[in-house]
Order: sequence, then structure tokens, then C-alpha cells
Amino acid sequence: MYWSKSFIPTSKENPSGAKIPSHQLLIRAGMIKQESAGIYSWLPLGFKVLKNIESIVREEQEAAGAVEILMPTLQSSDLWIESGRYEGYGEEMLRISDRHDADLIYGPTNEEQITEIFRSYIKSYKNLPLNLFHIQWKFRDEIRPRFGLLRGREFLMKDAYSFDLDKESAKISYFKMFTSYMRTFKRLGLNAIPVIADSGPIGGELSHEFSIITNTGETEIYYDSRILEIEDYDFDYSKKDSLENSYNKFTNFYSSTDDKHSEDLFQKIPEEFQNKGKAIEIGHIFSFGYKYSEPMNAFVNNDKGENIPVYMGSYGIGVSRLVSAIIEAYHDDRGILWPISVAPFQVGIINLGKNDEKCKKVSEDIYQQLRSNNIDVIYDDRDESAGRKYADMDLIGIPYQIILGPRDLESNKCELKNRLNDQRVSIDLDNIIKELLKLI
Ligand code: 5CA
Repeated sequence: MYWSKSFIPTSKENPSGAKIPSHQLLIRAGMIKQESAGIYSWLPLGFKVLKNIESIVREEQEAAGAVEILMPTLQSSDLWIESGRYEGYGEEMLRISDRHDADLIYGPTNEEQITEIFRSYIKSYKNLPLNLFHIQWKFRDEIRPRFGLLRGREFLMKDAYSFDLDKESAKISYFKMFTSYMRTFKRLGLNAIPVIADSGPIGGELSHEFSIITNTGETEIYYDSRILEIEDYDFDYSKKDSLENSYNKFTNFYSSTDDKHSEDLFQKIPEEFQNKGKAIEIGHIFSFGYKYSEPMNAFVNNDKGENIPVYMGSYGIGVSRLVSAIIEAYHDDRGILWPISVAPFQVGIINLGKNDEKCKKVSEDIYQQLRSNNIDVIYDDRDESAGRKYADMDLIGIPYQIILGPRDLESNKCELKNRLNDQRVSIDLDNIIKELLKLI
């Protein structure tokens, strides 16, 4: 992408009303634009990051055996009356009437809708287990939308729903999602902590939140810091033992949200590992059994011919919230430090000799070489000062930056800067692709 032909409205000013770094930086880097409270447009750079996160989430859901569908944003309120949640969900739910006075709601979550799909087609244990997911916009009329994408009203969620014959096999579905979440967050550059959680309006006995520690988090969690040292991402989805081992490794250490916290258990952790911190919840999983299948009549025949309700769970990841959460974890005073896996571009080219023909030619040449090697690159070809170009490239957080100036070119060299550690190395122009391919 040529910077001059893209649409990246960066700004030096901190937007008024944006209180936390991710919100400020998303606006300053020209990634999102607020349209009304908690509702945003996605500008090119923000949209690219959102899509990158979505791809990783999708790949890991599919690896764990979940199958993608797409449900509508608008749902019939009849379904919610059937499940018994229509009244209880309260003012967070946006209710709409169409021209025929039919009552609709803008989905804040999809348990009812998916149960309706399931019961329309599946009647036998032979089709179980099944896990269906979608990545779709949700609307929750939050009383206090704030912190940009962290607590929006319209937000993108990945939600998966599992269907099993009984509680025992539902455990395997839960382990699969639990472990796949750990892998997903690792790939996004995040050290997520699984935390025993309250199941709130979704319901059920077993529930975990996945949180990252940042000093701007909205909730507080208590945890054993040894949980952050576990490196176990090689489990085998086809083997129950392997999944259960991995699940146990993480859950054997104490961790809890505020409302489930037990000071007695916490005090049993050796003192040097006792930790408490502000956290952002990036995912939440639930096993709630028959809460929707019973009232909504989602029954299957078992191998004895008995008709029994299907055992369900649901598994959410805040895809748009993750854009902010990653920035909270990765930024400095100059801007964003994207992990390469989600960066809007992997490499940026800064041409410092805007009136120098040789600089222009070499920049263009390197740009084309990177593109033909499938490296995602942005070339800052604008008629701007060196200072502005450096500042903007750091603000938008491009991980590897190639800096081309007339002086370096005389000796056939350029600079390669690593945004994360700020190191700069001088590299022979002929080696630049080889070096980048090693890094990316
Ligand atoms: N149906 C279940 C799981 S599929 C569910 O709705 N779970 S949830 O309420 O916990 O939401 C799932 C994830 O969506 C949360 O972990 C969080 O990361 C994200 N999320 C929830 N509310 C918001 C919001 N207002 N703004 C941005 N992300 C949100």
C-alpha cells in the first residue's frame, strides 16, 4: 500500500474524552472513528487489524473442530420469550418493532437463535457432538459505554455453541474451547489468565473468563503468578487425556474474579506468587447444560431411543475488544507496538529523500520486491518531513521499518528498525528481503 493513496488520518492531538492509551491511540492513529456513544466506524488500518485478529480466532476455532456459520444480527423476540430471558435481560437489549409491528431484538448474544437452529435439524445422538460458531456484530445498550472498543455498544464477538449428549462429553467440548483459547491468545501476543468466573445472565455452573493484566482493566482478579509461566500449547484435540491435562495445568493454580474470590484459598499460595491486578476480560466460556434446550425443546434421541434435552455450552471472544486490549498491552509514549501477527502491515518503508530520484527508485524497487515475497508492506511515499514520517510510522506501530536516505544509499545500505526494541541495524540493500523473511 502506498501511504499517499491510502486513508490514514493520523493526528498529534490527544482526543478529548479518550481516557486510556488504547482509546487515544486508536483515534490518533486514524484507525477508528466514533459515530455515537459506543459505536464506531472502522477506518482502513483499524479494519485490517480487526480482520487479522478475526482470522487467527477463526483458524483456532476450526482447529478445535468448531464449524462456522453466520446468524443474523436481528432476532425474533419470540425466541427470547420461549427461553424466559426476554424480560430479565433488561435495558441492555435493544428492542425494535418492524412495520408489521413484529418485535425484534438486536442480538446481544445468540443462545436462543442457535438453539432454534439446532432443534430444526438435529434429532439424534448420532449427530453429536457439534460445535457451531459465528463472528458477528452484537449490540448491548451498555449504561456506560467507555474506553473506546473496550466497552462498546456495538461490538464484534466470536461466539461458539456446543451440543453434547451428556455432561461427561460436554466436558470434552469445554476442554477443547478452553485450550483453543489459550492458543488463540498466545498467537495474538497475549498472556491470558483463565479465571474462575460468575456466569451472569448467560447462566450455568462452570464458567471461566480469560483476562489480561493491564493497569487500565475494569475488573480485579486474584491469581497465582506461576500460571503465567505455563507453556503448554501442544495438546492433541483428538485425545481427551491430552486436553484434560492441559486444562488441569492451567486450572490447578488459583485464579479468581473479585466476586468468586476466596481469601482462604488465596492465602494458601506461597506469598511470592500471590498476585492481584486490574484485568481486561477478552473471552468468557460457559457450560450451562439444559438452560436453553429444556424450555426451547431442543431434544435428541439417545441410543436407547429415549428423548432427552441436549447439553449445551457457549464460548465468547471479544474480537473488537481485543484490538484495544492488545494496544493496552503493547504501546509506548510514541504509539502502538503491534505484535507481528496482527499488525496492519508487517513492514513500513520510509523514504527520506523525497526529492532524490535515486531514493525514490530504490524505495519503489524494495516495495515491489517485498510485495512479490508476500510481505504486507506500507510505503510512506508522502511529501512530508522525515520527522513526520518517523512519528507516524511509530504511531501506527509498524513492527519493522526500512529507512532509506540518500547518505546510506551511497554505500548501498539502508536501516532496518525494530519498533518493539527500537534497535536499528544497517543492512546491505541486497540482503534486505532475506533479513526480513527471517524475522517475519
Ligand atoms: N454468549 C456468551 C458467550 S458466547 C457471551 O455473550 N459471553 S459474554 O457476555 O461474556 O461476552 C463474550 C465476550 O465479548 C466478553 O468476554 C468480552 O470480551 C466481549 N464483550 C462483552 N461485552 C462487550 C462490550 N460491551 N464491548 C466489547 N466487547 C464486549
